[in-house]
Amino acid sequence: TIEAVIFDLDGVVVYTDEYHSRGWRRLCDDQGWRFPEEVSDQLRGVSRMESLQIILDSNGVSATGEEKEEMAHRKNEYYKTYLQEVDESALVPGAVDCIRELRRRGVLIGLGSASKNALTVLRGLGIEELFDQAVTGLDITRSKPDPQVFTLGGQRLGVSPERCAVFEDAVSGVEAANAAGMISVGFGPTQGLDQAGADLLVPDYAWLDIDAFLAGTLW
Ligand code: B16
Ligand code: MG
Repeated sequence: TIEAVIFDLDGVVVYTDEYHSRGWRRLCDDQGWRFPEEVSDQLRGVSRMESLQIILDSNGVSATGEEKEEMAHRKNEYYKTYLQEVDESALVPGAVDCIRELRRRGVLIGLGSASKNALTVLRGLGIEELFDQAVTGLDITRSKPDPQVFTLGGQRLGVSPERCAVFEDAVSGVEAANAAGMISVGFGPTQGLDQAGADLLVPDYAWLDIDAFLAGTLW
């Protein structure tokens, strides 16, 4: 049985993934670089500096450490501007209800996000108190697909990995959950979650039968 569920943030609880994309697209426009859709998907769950490197590589461009710092900072400033627009309409439909249902059944709730802005987003939406523990980009030294973000979350919740499930919209996040020895739920429309080894694919929260999920009969 599942005793804890750890949620990724961007693309699973809030559609801030779209705001991250907008931030990177604007940086690419500044620089005269391409930002194709498949690159946008590759940035899911990936840290800020690694995201920038993927964009540089896809454009065949190199930059000094100082230039990279400046560009990553600029993207984050754009992102923070967009965050000011984030309100309840940016919540993934059904996410909050699903978390409340899980809590009602005594399941512990964690956050496992690569984002250094994760707490700002939770606070802005007033949903911080739905989470028993939050691990964010400020707590980790290794990015998904490394399991650190989820392993630390499980430890802080006091639940062993095999009794934890992770909701993730990113290939890197599904891989991280599997590496942590947790049940991996590939959430939403991202391509490749199945091939990444998701234990269960959940297209949206309306699809999810919470009792069957907790009983472990869905995978
Ligand atoms: P920041 P998640 C991730 O959050 C995003 O998916 C990814 O696109 C972003 O680059 C990363 O956070 C770092 O975010 O620049 O705010 O530190 O999906 O793990 O919740
Ligand atoms: Mg995500």
